[in-house]
Amino acid sequence: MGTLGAVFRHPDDIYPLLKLKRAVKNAAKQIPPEPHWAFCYTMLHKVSRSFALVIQQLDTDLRNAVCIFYLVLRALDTVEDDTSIPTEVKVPILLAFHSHVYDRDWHFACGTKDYKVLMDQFHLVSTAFLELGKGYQKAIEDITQKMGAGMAKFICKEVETIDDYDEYCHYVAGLVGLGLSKLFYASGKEDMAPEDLSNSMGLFLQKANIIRDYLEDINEIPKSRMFWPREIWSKYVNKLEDLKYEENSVKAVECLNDMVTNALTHAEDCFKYISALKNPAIFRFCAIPQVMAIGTLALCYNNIEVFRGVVKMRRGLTAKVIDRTNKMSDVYGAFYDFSCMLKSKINKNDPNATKTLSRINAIQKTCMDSGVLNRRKSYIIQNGPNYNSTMIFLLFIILAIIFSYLSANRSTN
Ligand code: D61
Ligand code: MG
Repeated sequence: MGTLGAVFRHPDDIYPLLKLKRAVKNAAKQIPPEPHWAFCYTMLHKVSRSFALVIQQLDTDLRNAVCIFYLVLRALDTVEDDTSIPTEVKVPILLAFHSHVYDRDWHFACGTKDYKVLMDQFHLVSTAFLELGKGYQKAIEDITQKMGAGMAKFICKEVETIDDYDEYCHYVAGLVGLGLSKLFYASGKEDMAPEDLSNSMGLFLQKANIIRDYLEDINEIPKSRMFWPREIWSKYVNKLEDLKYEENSVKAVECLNDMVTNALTHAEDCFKYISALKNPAIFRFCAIPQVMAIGTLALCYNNIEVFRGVVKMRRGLTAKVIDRTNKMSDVYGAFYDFSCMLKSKINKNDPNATKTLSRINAIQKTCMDSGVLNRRKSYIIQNGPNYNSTMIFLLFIILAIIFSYLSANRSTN
């Protein structure tokens, strides 16, 4: 009933949802014939809901490099995330993983479901990796080495300070930004982006994830996954897991708002990074995940549901973001609207209300100063279902009824 109910409430989700459905179908048709590349693209669509489609729309040469970059790092992350692997086994693998990418005989069974298949068939990823240009191989190996070392460091180290938090997010996502900037440059399609901007692109995405996935991570079996920094949560509770208990709801939401306010600090750098991109496909690849992230932060802000289940953007809105993020004015527009959504939820008694408000105002000022906000219709802020989409919806229903009536008649004649 989820999506159908949502479509009733948001009838203008239908067309973008149909386009998304078609894009997913087309992507499936574009699976390359060679068995190792077919395995890689099939796995990409299985293990990455959010990135597969935006990777698919990149030009071939870069698409293959980004696809392999994704699968190599996802395999590394599968080792890191598998809390059933003892530390003395896990750390050496994380440290040496970058060299295993060249070795088609190397395997390590871990992870569950599709992640386990990726690990069991990893030799097919190595085969494809070895077919990439040397420039791409060098960039991927370099980032894999640094990420493995960073992950290994935090296997035995807690995320205590906000600096630890930024350092951990740098290792698992900031480095992805740096690596992608190197791949874009190696493809000759973009200039080399400044490292601090590439890093912020990763931190904004990873922090949105870490905030949204609090409950899933703290309830991880056999061992909790804890990424919220003690420097923040210790202002509200004595133990990180205390945030999930009913009696701590007020403190939990205040802590959540503090985490969201921290993540907003990276938005300006993301605007600078995205607005410097020249290639339309690379622009969409970089912009769409960032719009999803500000949407997720706006959804999570002041929302107790983060401590009750996983909060997710509705599929129709995701489809709209993918369909309508094509130029910088779309990015400023979406960030402006989602900031309005977040701002409307700021309660002045929240201990961070002033800081949150000033960060939101700064983001909205940058969007307004771009001077492109007025030339667009908001698809995020809807004051009630707008009639033309309702008309489309009704027309759709009527057509369906006529069609089924006619086909029923034809079959009886
Ligand atoms: C432009 C476009 C895409 C960008 C970017 C700039 C900068 C950074 C990123 C994408 C990475 C953002 C990561 C956010 C999602 N978090 C995770 O996936 C966590 O794992 C991190 C370690 C493995 C990173 C794998 C990755 C992700 C996206 C990519 C990529 C590699 C390569 C190319 C393009 C996009 C999270 O994993 C969640 C899970 O296990 O599903 C975790 O374990 O913390
Ligand atoms: Mg991980």
